[in-house]
Amino acid sequence: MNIGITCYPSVGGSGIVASQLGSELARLGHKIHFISYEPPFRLDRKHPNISFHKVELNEYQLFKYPDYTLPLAVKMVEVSNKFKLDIMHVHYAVPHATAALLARQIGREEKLHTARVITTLHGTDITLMGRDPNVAPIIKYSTESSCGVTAVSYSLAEETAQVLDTKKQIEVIHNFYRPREPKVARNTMRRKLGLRQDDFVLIHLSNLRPVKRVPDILKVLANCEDERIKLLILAGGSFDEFKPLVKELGIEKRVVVKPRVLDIENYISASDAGIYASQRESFGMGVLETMSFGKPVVATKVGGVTEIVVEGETGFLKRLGDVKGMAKAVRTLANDPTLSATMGAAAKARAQECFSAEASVNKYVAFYRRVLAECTQ
Ligand code: GMT
Repeated sequence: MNIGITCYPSVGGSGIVASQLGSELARLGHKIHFISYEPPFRLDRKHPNISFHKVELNEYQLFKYPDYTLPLAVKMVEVSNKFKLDIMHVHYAVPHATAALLARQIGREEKLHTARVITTLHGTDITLMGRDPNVAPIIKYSTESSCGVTAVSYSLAEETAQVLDTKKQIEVIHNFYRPREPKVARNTMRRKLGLRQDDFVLIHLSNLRPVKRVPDILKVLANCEDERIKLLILAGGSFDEFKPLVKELGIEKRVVVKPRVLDIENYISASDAGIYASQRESFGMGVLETMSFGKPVVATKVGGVTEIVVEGETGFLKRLGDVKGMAKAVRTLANDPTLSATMGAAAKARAQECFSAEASVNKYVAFYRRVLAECTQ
């Protein structure tokens, strides 16, 4: 198949999922065309079946707000026709599905080749923007007018039906992760990071948006009151605003922050457990990535995280804001290496069995074929 993919290219779960999906589909022999304003952060552009089409933006002095949706739609018309795309798979309803639907409309009017639009919902477009009356109608329209819609968890599918008040069928295809072999030995990595071999290292991967509740994570560390317990943050956003709290909590020597890391496998392997305190999470890519390397996870019991972590088996789930409860769970793991190893092994097994690249990619391909056969929208 010829498939167009549009996502946000910045460091975030949806861009990571779209990039992984594109790479997996390319490996299966499909021709993949990424369309965005810059190449996605984790996209492997070396594969011959992957190409990137840049959306050029003009910032006319006349307009206060530069528009992205329209040049994106124009690029989609051009790429769909030139490369005879079967599917335009967009990640996020706005503005990507909106632009793809507009492109399909223009293409039809112009008697050009057009692609069927499939929209994958990742969360923020529904959980936040779907509740904003200024954009909700366009989100509902873009979702309902897509040929097919998928959500990354059951939790998000249910919330979408409720928030958008829609009967549109939503296919749940969980996110997935194919772990790469670490290239740097655990001990070497720890030495490089200034961590001791007997430290118990918590890891957190995210873009540090307010929804991730970074202050709660720092407070969990402070509440552990054990100098041996450290925190390694792989940051997809700036950590600057949290520095005063780190100082106030007196945990400067226990926190290591690494920005925009690509070789996450080397860092996760060097850690001992994951920590995620999100307020909302439609899936939780960081949680899955951490579990894939055999690390148990302490997380808040929210959204899609409850579909990944099995309480008491692959980690511990605590209620939102329960800093003390999370700290107690971390101490339990830190003080019981056997429990930690057992839970880590169970976490890895669950990641492999329930969230493998093969299973999810096969589901996407089957969904593409169904949409191609059935959709006339
Ligand atoms: O969570 C973020 O800050 C980024 C956001 C994104 O669009 O990249 O993540 C959303 O999509 C990810 C991939 O499907 C999910 O793993 C995240 O749970 C989801 N974020 C939220 O729901 C807050």
